[in-house]
Amino acid sequence: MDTNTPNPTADLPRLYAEMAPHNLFPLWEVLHGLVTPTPRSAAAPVLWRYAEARDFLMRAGALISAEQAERRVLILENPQLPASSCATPSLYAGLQLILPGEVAPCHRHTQCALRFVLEGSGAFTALDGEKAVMRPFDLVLTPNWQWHDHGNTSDAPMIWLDGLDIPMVRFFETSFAERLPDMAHAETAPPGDSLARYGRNLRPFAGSPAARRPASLPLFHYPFAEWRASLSALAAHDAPDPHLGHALEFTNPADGGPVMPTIAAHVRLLPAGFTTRPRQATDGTIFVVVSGRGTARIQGQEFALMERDTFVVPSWHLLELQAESELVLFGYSDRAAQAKLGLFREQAH
Ligand code: 1HN
Repeated sequence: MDTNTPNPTADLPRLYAEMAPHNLFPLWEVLHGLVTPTPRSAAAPVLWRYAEARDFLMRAGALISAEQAERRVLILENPQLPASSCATPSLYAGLQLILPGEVAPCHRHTQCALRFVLEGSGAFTALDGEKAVMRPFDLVLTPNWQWHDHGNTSDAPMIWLDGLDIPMVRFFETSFAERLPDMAHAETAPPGDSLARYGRNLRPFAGSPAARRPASLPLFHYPFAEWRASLSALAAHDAPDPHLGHALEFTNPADGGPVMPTIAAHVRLLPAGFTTRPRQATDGTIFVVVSGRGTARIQGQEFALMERDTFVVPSWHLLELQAESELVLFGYSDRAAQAKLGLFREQAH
């Protein structure tokens, strides 16, 4: 046999083996996995029962203080993304506990965070020294690089869901963080100040000295009482959207866009007995059950939904929601980032 005749079956593997130590690899072996016709999420659909997670969190509460831990949080980690601290490839979720009398010390970081309150009333998150006093199902933002500390001056435990863009900041390798030497930021404004100035379709009169938050993101507290009333008003008069039910997005009053540069958040209400048509979207979403009971079918896999459960719908997975009783959900996703990058797509069926 002519030893100069190419023999791909034997020679290609040899070529690969010889190239590999030089950090060179053949694209043609991997191209179809890199550029897929539709998204193939690495994440799994998954649900965390609130009652189960709460028990573990309370056990942690007896063993480590909020101050010692800096933040006493159980990470909701996607089982298909082990050791990643991710709920989806782009988003983090955790359950934070702060016991009566505790403080979580002041720090800031380039990650954006939101809090969605699940239990307790009267603890606060302070943003740059302004407290938002939190009640169940309030949404509170801590946008990137703003000082924030938490304290529980109530007489009951407070638990909330933390949603952060940690995986995105890790991907871009842009994490910076620092601690304030003091546990808490000095008070800079009375509680509720930003809500009064920016939260009611008002803003400080042009040129007045009353503007005090960063102009690009002035509002950081979206109380349950307000968003729930809006959803009820919609539900009283509109027919539900076949794919979403009644849905409202939280907006940044400065520009009408999503609440933070990377994260979008919304709420939806499904009337009792209503089932949505299947819908898929590229923004893998983390949902919290605010009230009611029902079922989420995620790419055919069924999850029974109970109050305060958290569940993940990965990118491009078909979602059908079924409301047994009136079902209210909160959801957050990386849609804000995807839209800016021209990547967001959705498909209704
Ligand atoms: C953080 O700052 C908080 O401020 C909670 O409550 C969870 C997870 C990773 C990084 C920063 C908070 C966090 C976090």
